[in-house]
Amino acid sequence: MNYQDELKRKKITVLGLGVTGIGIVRFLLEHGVVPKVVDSRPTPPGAHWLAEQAVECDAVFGNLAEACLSDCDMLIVSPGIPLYEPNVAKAINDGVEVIGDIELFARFNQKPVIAVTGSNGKSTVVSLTAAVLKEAGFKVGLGGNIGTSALDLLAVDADVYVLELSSFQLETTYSLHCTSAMILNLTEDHMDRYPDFAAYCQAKQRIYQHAKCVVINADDANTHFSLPREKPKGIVSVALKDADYSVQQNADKAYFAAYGEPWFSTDKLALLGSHNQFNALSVMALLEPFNVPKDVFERVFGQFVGLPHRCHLVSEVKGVRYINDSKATNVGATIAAIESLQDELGQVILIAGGDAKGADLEPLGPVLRKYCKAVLCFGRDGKLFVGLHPQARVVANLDEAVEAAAKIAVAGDQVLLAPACASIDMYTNYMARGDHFVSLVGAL
Ligand code: UMA
Ligand code: ADP
Repeated sequence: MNYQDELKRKKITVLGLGVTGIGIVRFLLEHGVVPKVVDSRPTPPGAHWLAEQAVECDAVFGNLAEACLSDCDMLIVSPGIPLYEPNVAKAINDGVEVIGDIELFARFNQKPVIAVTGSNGKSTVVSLTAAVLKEAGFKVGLGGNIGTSALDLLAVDADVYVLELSSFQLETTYSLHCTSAMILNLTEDHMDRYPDFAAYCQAKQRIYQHAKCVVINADDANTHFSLPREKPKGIVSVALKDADYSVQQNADKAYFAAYGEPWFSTDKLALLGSHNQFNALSVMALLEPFNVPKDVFERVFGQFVGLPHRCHLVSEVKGVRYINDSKATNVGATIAAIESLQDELGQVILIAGGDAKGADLEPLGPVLRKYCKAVLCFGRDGKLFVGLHPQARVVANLDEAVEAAAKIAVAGDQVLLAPACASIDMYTNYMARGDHFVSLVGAL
């Protein structure tokens, strides 16, 4: 019996009806399986879609206790729901098989997969990887945590899939076989979901479970392979210095290099900042098994101007540069953003705050004190930034932050929105927060 027929005989419940849940329900229906659909939100994002496109599914919205999650053979959970949620934990205890959408993807997929996780840089690295592959002539399916349900990709005619994976998705993934897989870096994030940093790192390590080519960050020990299985043969290291893929300083210029062989000048990369040079090297390493010619990398690195809301110059007003890095939703990303500006003239006025997700903000202190002229903080955890810098103060909202920053800034300064926090306390998502910043700057 093939796996599709096996699934048809099972009683399946889908938990969560957001982007992931819709992808799962659509995929199951297309494969002749009618699941029950549950969400703890009274009106989940996919409620309207379900009512229109999947009328045959039973739905229970609002109270998970009433949804009897143990009453099925397989529970497919969305990444936003932790496995310790009491009703999910009970189902696991009662012997229900619990998986996520990436696991379902893995059970059906036949094509090579490149997978990337880490605390920061995932979306940039997967997008650049996909762009290089496309330029090299591959048909590419790009999805996962970047916003497209991985299961939707299976309907796309692709030679290779490039997946951005979160720790949440990896928690429920068991049999994903990757041609190459990388943990880019690990700094504190989602500390409201994990008991400690070690548990977060362990979830990320799952990306290496069945990877042929394991790509690590030589400078970050937590990204090194540490699973209790035989070490894979193909471990490839990436770092700005002293790694298989690194930046090589020759007499006149710096070069992207692989195994000591210079490829082309780092000037060719349109993205700015040393963290983006690291991202570019990661793309080169991840694509090692795909034999992409060097000139393809060079061309695409020169054309890729980055994704919106990541260190994006909004405009220059009276000699002050306003930069939108709304996607900096944790401490590591904010540090990378500030440090990437350090070579520029002037000083940084940082706008930060929102939902810190239980993170320890202390590591920001030295960087703020070194590079920032002032810190304007807002949102639920805005007050946590006060004390990290002598000129840090709380303002009511982003409107006030931009207004205050414009008053403080003199020509040559840079006003940086890099909040080190999620936006969920005040906005729908980081994009809405970034768009608001852009419109406020536009009105200056
Ligand atoms: N939720 C409930 N009750 C439910 C189900 C969900 O309250 O029954 C809440 C969750 O706690 C969460 C929100 O609803 O706050 C969304 O959860 P979800 O699992 O329904 O999310 P999706 O819409 O399916 O989107 C998910 C990823 N979101 C999360 O992991 C929270 C998206 O990543 C991803 O793009 C999408 O699947 C497709 O793979 C977003 C994200 O913020 C961008 N990811 C985190 C990050 O990058 O830091 C991990
Ligand atoms: P992710 O998908 O992991 O959130 P993004 O590519 O969207 O990653 O970038 C998120 C934030 O992290 C941005 O603010 C960006 O400037 C910063 N960033 C990108 N690459 C790195 C890196 N290699 N190290 C640290 N920060 C990074």
